[in-house]
Amino acid sequence: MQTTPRQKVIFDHDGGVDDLLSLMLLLSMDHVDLLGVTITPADCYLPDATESTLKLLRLFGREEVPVALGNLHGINAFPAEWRAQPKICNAFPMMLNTPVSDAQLDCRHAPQFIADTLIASDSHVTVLMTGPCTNLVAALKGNAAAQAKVKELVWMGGAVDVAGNVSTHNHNTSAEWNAFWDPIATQDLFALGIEIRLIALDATNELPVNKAFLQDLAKQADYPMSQLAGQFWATTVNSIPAYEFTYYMWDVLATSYLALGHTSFTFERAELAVSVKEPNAGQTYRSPGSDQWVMVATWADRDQVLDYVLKQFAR
Ligand code: AGV
Ligand code: CA
Repeated sequence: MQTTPRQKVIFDHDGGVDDLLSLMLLLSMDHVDLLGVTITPADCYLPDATESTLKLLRLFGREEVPVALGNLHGINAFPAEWRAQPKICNAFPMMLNTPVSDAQLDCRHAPQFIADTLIASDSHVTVLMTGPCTNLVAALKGNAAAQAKVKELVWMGGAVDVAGNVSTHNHNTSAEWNAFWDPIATQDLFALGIEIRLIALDATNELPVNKAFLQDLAKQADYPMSQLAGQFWATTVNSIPAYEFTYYMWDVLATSYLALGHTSFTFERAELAVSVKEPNAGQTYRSPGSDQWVMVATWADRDQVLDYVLKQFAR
């Protein structure tokens, strides 16, 4: 009997609590062949995100998956309080009790690792990205051979027909943070012409982290991954009020797309452009004639996604 080949995936994340939960969800997917994990030092501090990533891989028995680190920084740094928030994840007993080995670290810079891994792959690769696109753009820009191997990019980023979540001086709140961190890279990304599925705030707004969901997760806390995920999410309920009150399942929603596909999402093919200037740097707006076509998620089925997440963490 012929078995369907597993879906090859490269995962680039930026170490937020949501990114770590996404890694856990991705590692729970049997149909995914994870070729490597790369880190963008954006909504995290790189050593924390590296430690969390290595430990989660180890907890899932995936010490063979290479991890490569990025050292490129965007123009608009994340607030320090947000970058420090995921430190707590490394302080939970299950994480403290997990040994970490640098042997799993690939010595190549993340963009080089991404480009090499794409080119070395004998079939097309899905790129899942839950932080800014700086690593990926550095990997793909001017590298047609690597671009040709990208089946599809699933990116948590952007805000198209809804308000953004950047609230800083010199910004009018029209941009989403991942797009804002490095607006020039975001613009370059759209100009590449690769297949992009944008899991924008338009869709992630359907999924605030709420107590009812945490309660359902707590009911299955006998499963170690539910226990750990519940602890991770608990660190987000006091989202820094100075910027925003709610923590959403931004990256987790993008990750769930890899398993749920079209059944749980509505997409619209749209021509977008990116602002690189104040007061709306990083805004991803409709621009008919830009010829930068992007598949924008306009809606996600909250109940289906939450059911799926609960199911995957109960294994
Ligand atoms: O804009 C959403 C992105 C996602 O990739 N990140 C968090 C997710 O990992 C930035 C962000 C927006 N609001 C935040 C963020 C908040 N209140 N706390 C931390 N990060
Ligand atoms: Ca993120």
